[in-house]
Amino acid sequence: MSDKEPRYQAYNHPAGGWGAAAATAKVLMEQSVITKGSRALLAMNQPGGFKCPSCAYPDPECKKTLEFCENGAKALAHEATKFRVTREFFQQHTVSELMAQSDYWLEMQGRLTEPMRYDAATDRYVPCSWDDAFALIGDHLRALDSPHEAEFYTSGRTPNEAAFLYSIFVREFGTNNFPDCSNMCHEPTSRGLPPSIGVGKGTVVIEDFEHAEAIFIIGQNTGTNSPRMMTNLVEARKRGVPIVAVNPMPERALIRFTEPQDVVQMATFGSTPIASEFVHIRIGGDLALLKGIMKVMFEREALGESVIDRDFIAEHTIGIDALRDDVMSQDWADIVAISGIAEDQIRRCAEIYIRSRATMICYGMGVTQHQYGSRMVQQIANLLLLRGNFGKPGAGIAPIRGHSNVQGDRTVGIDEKPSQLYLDRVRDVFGFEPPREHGHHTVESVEAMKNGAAKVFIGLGGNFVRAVPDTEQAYAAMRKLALTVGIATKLNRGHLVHGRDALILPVVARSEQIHTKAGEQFVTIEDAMSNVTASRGVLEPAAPDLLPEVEIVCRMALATLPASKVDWASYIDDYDAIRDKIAEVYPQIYEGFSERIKDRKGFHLDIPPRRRVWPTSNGKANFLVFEGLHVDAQVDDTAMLRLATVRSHDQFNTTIYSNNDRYRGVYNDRMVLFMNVDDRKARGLEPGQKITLETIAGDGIERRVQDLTVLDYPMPRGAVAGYYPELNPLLPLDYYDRISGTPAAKSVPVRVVQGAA
Ligand SMILES: Nc1nc2c(c(=O)[nH]1)N[C@H]1C(S)=C(S)[C@@H](COP(=O)(O)OP(=O)(O)OC[C@H]3O[C@@H](n4cnc5c(=O)[nH]c(N)nc54)[C@H](O)[C@@H]3O)O[C@H]1N2
Ligand SMILES: Nc1nc2c(c(=O)[nH]1)N[C@H]1C(S)=C(S)[C@@H](COP(=O)(O)OP(=O)(O)OC[C@H]3O[C@@H](n4cnc5c(=O)[nH]c(N)nc54)[C@H](O)[C@@H]3O)O[C@H]1N2
Ligand SMILES: [Mo]
Repeated sequence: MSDKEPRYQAYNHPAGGWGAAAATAKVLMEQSVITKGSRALLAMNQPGGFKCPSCAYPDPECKKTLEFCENGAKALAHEATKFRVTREFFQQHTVSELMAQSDYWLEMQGRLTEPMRYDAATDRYVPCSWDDAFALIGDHLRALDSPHEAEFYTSGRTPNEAAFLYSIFVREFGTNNFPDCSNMCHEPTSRGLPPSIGVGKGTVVIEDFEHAEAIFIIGQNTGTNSPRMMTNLVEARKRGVPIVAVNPMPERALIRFTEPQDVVQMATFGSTPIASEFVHIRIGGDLALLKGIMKVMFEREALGESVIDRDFIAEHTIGIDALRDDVMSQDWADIVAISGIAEDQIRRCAEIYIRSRATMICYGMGVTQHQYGSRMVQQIANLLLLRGNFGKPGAGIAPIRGHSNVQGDRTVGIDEKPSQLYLDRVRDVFGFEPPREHGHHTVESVEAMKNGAAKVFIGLGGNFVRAVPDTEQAYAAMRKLALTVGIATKLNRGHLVHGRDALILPVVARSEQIHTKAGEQFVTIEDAMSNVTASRGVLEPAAPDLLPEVEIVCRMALATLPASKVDWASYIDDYDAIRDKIAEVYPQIYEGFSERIKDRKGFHLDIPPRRRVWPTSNGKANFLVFEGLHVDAQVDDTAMLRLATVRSHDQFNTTIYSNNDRYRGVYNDRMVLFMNVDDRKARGLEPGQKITLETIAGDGIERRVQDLTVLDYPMPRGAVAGYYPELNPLLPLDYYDRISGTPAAKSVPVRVVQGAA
């Protein structure tokens, strides 16, 4: 058998360990950057170095000399790669030819090297000067009938300085159309939490892991998507802290883990069991589970026991009675049927929660990417409030964010629904009147492209068409545009699905140095626990003709707004000047930014609920009721399966590092469908059979993905999983959380249409 053939083989070892060490070495080798990559890894997440371009998890206190993980190493190796996409490459391949290649192939071509413009006559990208590129953008934007005809996307790798200037440029241009990756990710946190506790961010810091007495991890694949958190989990577990993992997939690292940085464990092939309670939840069953846990608490209260924090509730909260009524009205039989969890186990989880004096609840996409994701986040907050789990060491809510600066971008103005207070600050600081009406989030921006209302798309990072739902329709929408611009490090599908005019603008990456006329500059990012730190690249830029994102934003503004009130040229060279403006616009949180950032460890942004201060409209924390037990609309079809689209161990969102998914035992294949063996048998399917999956949407649009291999996997009944972005064609655009705009990528109703005997 060749080593490229699909192979499926259960993985029975702990996650982490030597497998992770070997994978790190392998990826550096593949990208031919062993020496350069290893040198850069030494500077990653160290004071004076740069922040890992992968996930948003904070650094655990710089205790170790090597503060990176296997997947951080992959992100870096792919950024520092020796491969290059040059003008000759584009000369050799038409765009149609490139479209036929896989996402993996595109990624493996290497770093972009110079600005390119699409030439329709030859169907190729051809070189173009930076001046011409900016002039083209300016011409298109100024030619629009209304500024609302342009969509300005941001992906979360963009640092604070570039994101802030982008938000000012776009607002001076005249729109709040800021679709961003957060709209597909943790927006249910950003929108769901403010009415509940007053901030749309997590409340814990890394030290809280040392004080927690119980940790819940709901819908998050820690070992793959925030591997540095495993260090904290291992330490907590060694202290005997119970960990409750709630997931339809028994993710390997949540079961057993070997710390690659623990010399003794590595040498002795030891490992630490992680979850003390693995809750094998049905997709979308979390709301029922949470209500079950709360029901146990209210039942015991009714029997005279004291299991809720009555003082905290009296002093700090509003709405407990309505919550109790809702929770007590739920039937145990329904709770068990919908969650798929036996009452016994729900009672055990409740017991763990009640015994703990400080509980943290961490969660990821398994919670947010549902039709009522924001409501679900509010129920997590309810559970925490019941025992006063805010504002004390070891307790709080911990949304595990995605992109390394997705939270920071939001903080500095990437927001399609900005507050009036913020807009007043922008007006006062910059002297122009920003638009007051709300702009488009990601789904609305695709709708605007579909119906012709949008004409221009600018993507500051990311791979928009590949990340959004309804792939085929998104492609068609994108192709109707007058101009598409991709500001990027790597070639991706988003550059190939383009408007009549199109530009690819290559940028200096996170790990690389930024030299300007004023000397070497650094940027800043905010991690998932609200720590703001400096990031200084150490490598030479991948090509001489790359520009930093800050300069690209300033020059777009200069080309578009000749009468601008903002001195754009002054920000190109001096990033302290940008930070001073951030401090002026956000005096409460960023006062003295340029000074404070000199502390090599950075600083923490104030999160009022940590002090039991609630910046809600009534000044209290609010128990918010969401009736019922479902986080997704119900479908009346007995053949229906719920599909969760998830990440493999070898990808970063739309960037595919390899076709393997080690911990789930899949090699050389991404077109798979994980299914419960009884669901397979009930459909008369053989293991390994190829099938077609079809969405049940009822909107008259046929959405199918063919040639998926069915794999027996310990999924709950009725639940299937497969990979994002390959399965995005199945996700209807209209299938999203109305509060946050986040597509319900974790629970698409589907059925098997072929292969049934
Ligand atoms: N290496 C690497 N790191 C990354 C990323 C990456 O692609 N690769 N992406 C980054 C980004 S942008 C993000 S947002 C995060 C994403 O990190 P995660 O939040 O871990 O995202 P996913 O892999 O999409 O899936 C999350 C988990 O949800 C579970 N799940 C699915 N449906 C349900 C459900 O109904 N209930 C529950 N309880 N669980 C469910 C899945 O089985 C899976 O384990 O990671 C970030 N870090
Ligand atoms: N079905 C389904 N769909 C999903 C999800 C899911 O779980 N299921 N997850 C959603 C989530 S959580 C997210 S966050 C989105 C992700 O959506 P995006 O953020 O749009 O996608 P990425 O794949 O992270 O973007 C990768 C591209 O970013 C560019 N890039 C990398 N580094 C830099 C940099 O430093 N600067 C610039 N300018 N560009 C850079 C590279 O060219 C690379 O090709 O996808 C969403 N879509
Ligand atoms: Mo994300």
